[in-house]
Parts: sequence; structure tokens; C-alpha cells
Amino acid sequence: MRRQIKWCGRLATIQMVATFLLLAGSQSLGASDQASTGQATGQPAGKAEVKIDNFSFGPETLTVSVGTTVIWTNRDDIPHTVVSTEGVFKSKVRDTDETFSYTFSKAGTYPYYCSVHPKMTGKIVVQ
Ligand SMILES: [Cu+2]
Repeated sequence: MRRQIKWCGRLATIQMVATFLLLAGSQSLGASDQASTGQATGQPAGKAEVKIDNFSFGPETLTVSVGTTVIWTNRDDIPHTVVSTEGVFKSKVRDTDETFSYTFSKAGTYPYYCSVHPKMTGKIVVQ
């Protein structure tokens, strides 16, 4: 019992450190989009964009590395949502030019759709 609590605490600490690193990473990325930040811990956290236009997500399948923040922007003149099929993330209704973002901290495939128009689907592949 006690050991479990300790483990949970440690996980939370790791998560906090990871979040901090992510934040720090994305801030320095703003200053120089292309240059590598030269962090010893591997790839710097990046950003990637999905545009919502004409009732579709573009690109429909987006492949990113772990730690990437994906930003969806609604370029349509119709409201849309971005909802993970597996309940990982869920946006509110996004009007024209509104955005939704989610940071993928685990590798995997994340299918999603628009809950207003369920035929609109997309996929984020995190590796
Ligand atoms: Cu929609």
C-alpha cells in the first residue's frame, strides 16, 4: 500500500518535470523554428498543425514525434470539433479561425473525428 503511494508520487513528479521540459522546449522553439535546440535529452518538443477546411482534416493522417503539440485550426466557415475516438482528447465546438491543441506524450495511433459531422475523420500517429 505504502509503496504504491510512493510510486504514484514519483510518477507525478516525473510528469511535472516532463511538462516543464515541454513548456520550456516549446518556448525556445518559438524563437528559432528550424534550429535544433541541442538538448541532450533527444528531440526537442515541436508543434504540428492540422487545418480543418471544407469538412475535412488536412492532413488526414499526421505523423509526429512524442511530445509534439498538434494544433487544429478551423479554416471552415462552419463550426467543427476535434474528438478522440478513444476519449484521449475532446475539443469544444470550434468556430471559424478558432484552434484546439493537444500535446501527445505517448507513442500510438490516435484516431479522431468531428462530433458535429461524424464522417469527418483524421488520425495522429505518434512515434
Ligand atoms: Cu465538423
